[in-house]
Amino acid sequence: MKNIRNFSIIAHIDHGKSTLADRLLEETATIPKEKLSPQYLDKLDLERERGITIKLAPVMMKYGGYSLNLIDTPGHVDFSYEVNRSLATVEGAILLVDATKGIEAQTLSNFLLATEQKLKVIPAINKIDLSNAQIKETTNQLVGSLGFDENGIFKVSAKTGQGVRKLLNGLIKEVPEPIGSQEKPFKALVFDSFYDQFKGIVAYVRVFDGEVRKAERIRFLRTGQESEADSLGYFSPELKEKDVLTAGEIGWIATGLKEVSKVRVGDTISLMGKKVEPLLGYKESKPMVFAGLFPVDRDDFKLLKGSLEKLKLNDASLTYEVDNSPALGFGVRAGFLGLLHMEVVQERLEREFGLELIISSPTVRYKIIKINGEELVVSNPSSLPKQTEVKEILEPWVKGSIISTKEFLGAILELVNSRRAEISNIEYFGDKVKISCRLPLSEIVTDFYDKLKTVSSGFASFDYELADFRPIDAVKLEILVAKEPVDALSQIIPKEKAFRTGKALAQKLKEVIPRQQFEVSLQASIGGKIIAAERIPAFRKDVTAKLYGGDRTRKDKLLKKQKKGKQRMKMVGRVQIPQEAFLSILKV
Ligand SMILES: Nc1nc2c(ncn2[C@@H]2O[C@H](COP(=O)(O)OP(=O)(O)O)[C@@H](O)[C@H]2O)c(=O)[nH]1
Ligand SMILES: [Mg+2]
Repeated sequence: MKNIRNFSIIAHIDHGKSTLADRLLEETATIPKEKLSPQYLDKLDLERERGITIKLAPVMMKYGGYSLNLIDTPGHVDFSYEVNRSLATVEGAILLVDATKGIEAQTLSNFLLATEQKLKVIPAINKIDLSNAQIKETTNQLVGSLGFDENGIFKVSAKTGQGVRKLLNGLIKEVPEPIGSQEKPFKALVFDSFYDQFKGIVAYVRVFDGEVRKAERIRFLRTGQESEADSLGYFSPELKEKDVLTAGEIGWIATGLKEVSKVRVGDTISLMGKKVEPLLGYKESKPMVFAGLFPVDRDDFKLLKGSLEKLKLNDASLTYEVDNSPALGFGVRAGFLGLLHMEVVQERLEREFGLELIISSPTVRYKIIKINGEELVVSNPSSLPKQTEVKEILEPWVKGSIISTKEFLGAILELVNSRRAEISNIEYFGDKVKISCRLPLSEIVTDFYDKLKTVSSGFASFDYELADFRPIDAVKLEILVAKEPVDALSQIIPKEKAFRTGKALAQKLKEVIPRQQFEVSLQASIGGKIIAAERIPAFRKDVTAKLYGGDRTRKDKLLKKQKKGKQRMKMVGRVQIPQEAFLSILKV
């Protein structure tokens, strides 16, 4: 164990974590240079296309007689549960700060997460190769607001490799050797997992005590499930087999289990017949936004359910329950950590499981107090009790912090004030300012982040967590398409906004729902009263003729190809409604 070091790289999004991981893979000759594509540990197509890390990614590196287990982490707030779980498996963390940006919101929140877990945090300033790098200023921020010793701050370029070897050696010196004991019976923490068609469930583990050998019988303490360690090994970053995993190591165990509910992230694995105390595990993640997921093809519901179970193994922050929508049929109501998470789940289900899905309007979760004292939590407008039964509706509020350079303070305050915010504190450090505030969650889950970036020319960053529930005067805004109420387009919404939103939504829907064979009426209604109406005229004959003239199948195919992923349609009653319509609420 003396020769093992376990560490994560944490930072705000885009500060260079995955690129630094590349340099470490190169410096330790884990991956030959010619094979090393940028952000090598970002394995999902989705990560590569979007240029962001979504999943934690472990890799073992050999260097100077040491085994170094690195876990690369995402920086976006929607994937903070990945960071959280990574940090529980390591003893140290490199806190990377982009020298052109300085400390940002997730720099702070990740720093706090790491110190809470009592990790050794090693500060490093990145991107020192850039001409606009503000090394002095960033150093001052790290010293002034996070309390680091100036001499302990590493300066690197993850792009050129400058300073990386020094950081690597510093890390070996400063990160303590793993906690745990070789002599005690085997005990390991499951921090991630995935489903493999052949291997069954594969658990990512951090071994705390003892050792496990191939073919030994193991037991999941929380679920009581028993199985065999069919094979096990380390990450290179691909799965590489070996015969034994011992205390201090990070690796994987293939269980052969096919029943996905039997393995849970945060569970403890022991050897069968050996009594050990379970590890603490993790706090469950708290979903922020909820939406319905419905297969375009109704026959795919079973596939959707099976796929979600498997995806959940690899995305512990995903929650869902079966839902039956009058308009969209059988599907699930799922909880996400934010809109980006929601998009990623939809895309992964489509890419990895071949589903085609419609996602309904995302909403937050409301607490309903009924006249008879009953309390319920509702995210789905269609499960709202009758108005006469409701005494009070409460909405979730968050505690947020915004970090920006001082010059944008005025514009940012204007933005947050337009979102019903309560400012609790404004602090200055160096040329930066931190605004602490409380905001209704519903005000930030849609376009807040984009607006914040716009008003601050990209310089402000934002982080938040759920705080409490507060009363709100809310109503159900219903949308009727061709006179039929469409639950998946309905919203629970503050009364003061309902009228304006209803009008805007009807107009937006008119733009995005294509013309049908017949005229389609669109109506917004509150409490049974129509507050806005629009009409989509039927399409004229010649338009159809033009569209479908000639080689129809070829054209259809072409159209389908062009629109793939973008123009998913769902038949609701007699009307074809595209995916975009269900997300219109985000745009009005
Ligand atoms: N010039 C320069 N660019 C860097 C450096 N490190 C990372 N980048 C770039 O910054 C962007 C974000 O890097 P990435 O590793 O994906 O950041 P992550 O979100 O923290 O994982 C990419 O375009 C990288 O090429 C650096 O040291 N110098
Ligand atoms: Mg990354």
